[in-house]
Amino acid sequence: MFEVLSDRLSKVFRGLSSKGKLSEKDIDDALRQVRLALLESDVNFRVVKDFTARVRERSLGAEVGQSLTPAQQIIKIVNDELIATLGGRQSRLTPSAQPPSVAILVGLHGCGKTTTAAKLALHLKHSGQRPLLVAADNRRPAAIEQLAALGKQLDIPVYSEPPGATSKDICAHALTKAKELAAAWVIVDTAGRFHIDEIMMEELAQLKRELKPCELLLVVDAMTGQDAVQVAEEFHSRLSLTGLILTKMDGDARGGAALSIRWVSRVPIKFIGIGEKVDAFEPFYPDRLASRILGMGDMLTFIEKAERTFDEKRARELERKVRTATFNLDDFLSQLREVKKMGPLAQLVEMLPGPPQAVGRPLDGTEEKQLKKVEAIILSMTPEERQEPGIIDGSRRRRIARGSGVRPQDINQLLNQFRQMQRLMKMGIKGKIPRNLRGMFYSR
Ligand SMILES: Nc1nc2c(ncn2[C@@H]2O[C@H](COP(=O)(O)OP(=O)(O)O)[C@@H](O)[C@H]2O)c(=O)[nH]1
Ligand SMILES: [Mg+2]
Repeated sequence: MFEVLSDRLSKVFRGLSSKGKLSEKDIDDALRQVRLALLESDVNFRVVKDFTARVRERSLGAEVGQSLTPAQQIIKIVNDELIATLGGRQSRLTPSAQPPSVAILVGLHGCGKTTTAAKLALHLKHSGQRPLLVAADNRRPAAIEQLAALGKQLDIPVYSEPPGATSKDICAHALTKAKELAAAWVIVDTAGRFHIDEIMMEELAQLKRELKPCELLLVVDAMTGQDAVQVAEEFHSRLSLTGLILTKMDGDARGGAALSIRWVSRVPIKFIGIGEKVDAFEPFYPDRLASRILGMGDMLTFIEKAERTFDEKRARELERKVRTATFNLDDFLSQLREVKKMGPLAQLVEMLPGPPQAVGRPLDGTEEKQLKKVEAIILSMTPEERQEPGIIDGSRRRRIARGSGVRPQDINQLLNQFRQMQRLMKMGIKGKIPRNLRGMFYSR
């Protein structure tokens, strides 16, 4: 499904790899090609816009790494953002506290609901959980027969009633049956329509009220491209879905639905169907699909490993410096950046040990600004000053203040805090370091 996109992206990255250093223009040229490739693969334009903006921002802000080439760095960023677009982590089924757990499958006619109900039941059975299939699509006798035949083939019980029974009755009786069979999961196959209409939505809402499912899964045909995305938005706004199942991922569609649907609808993709056979079904893993699209499994493994060893090397080096108290302002700056990379500061400070009163006052977002200020000050220093802050006298201080747009007192404050920190390090009170770091964010 993603061959064309995969080819196009590989070409873009090959172009980047032949360059040593990447300018802003190189990055923009590459991103223009990425944008085109995504649009040609029928990815929703909002998704494309967001995606390229995120990749651009991170690429321009990326530190010149020692472990990765610029091109590798961009591949890593694209990979990360693809994973984010696809939902980040794997999203599993959430069972209810009391068995049986009920999963209702909804979707338009022909999207693969009945087949998927059987596939899902088989998947659960293979993982050791007893399923019961329920034919709630009881308007068409053929629909009941189709499910019954699949159940028979898989040796999975199917509950159904003669055509004409009310869905209320079917549901109530099906739950009783599930208890009798000690089924862990009840998988309900519902009737679809060719188009979304009010009556169908009302019936499904009714079914939801009666069965109180822990999973309400929309089955969508990935071959239908952006229509699938729109269907997901509509169903979700009416019924509050818990997940999506994308069928026909084995088809030759361009992949736009798969790449857009999670980001646009905000509903996680839980499974994919990859063929007509009952075992052509798997849990959805955003990272696996991303690396398949990038077609660079080996490269990504290499990148991960390089980064890990680099981090370890840096951590060891830092520890040595702390021990020998040769920690200077450059190290301090890279520590600050490390902290920034880890996410919003407020969250991070909350994770630090120690009673909250030690902090002084609650975090209010000004600390990010303060962090930027500290960074600006250090960046305005010469390499010698960073190594040996002791040489910073009045005239140097004024120069640094002008360069970083702060007051000379701010520089004094930073240097005092830094000295204090160095003292603590000499004393070997490592646990105090983060707390002391906090002080930096409150100083004015
Ligand atoms: N290639 C392929 N075909 C599928 C997949 N899932 C379902 N189908 C086919 O799609 C058609 C409609 O499926 P069905 O379960 O009857 O759809 P329903 O109307 O939503 O219940 C059938 O021919 C299925 O074999 C899939 O993942 N891949
Ligand atoms: Mg059906």
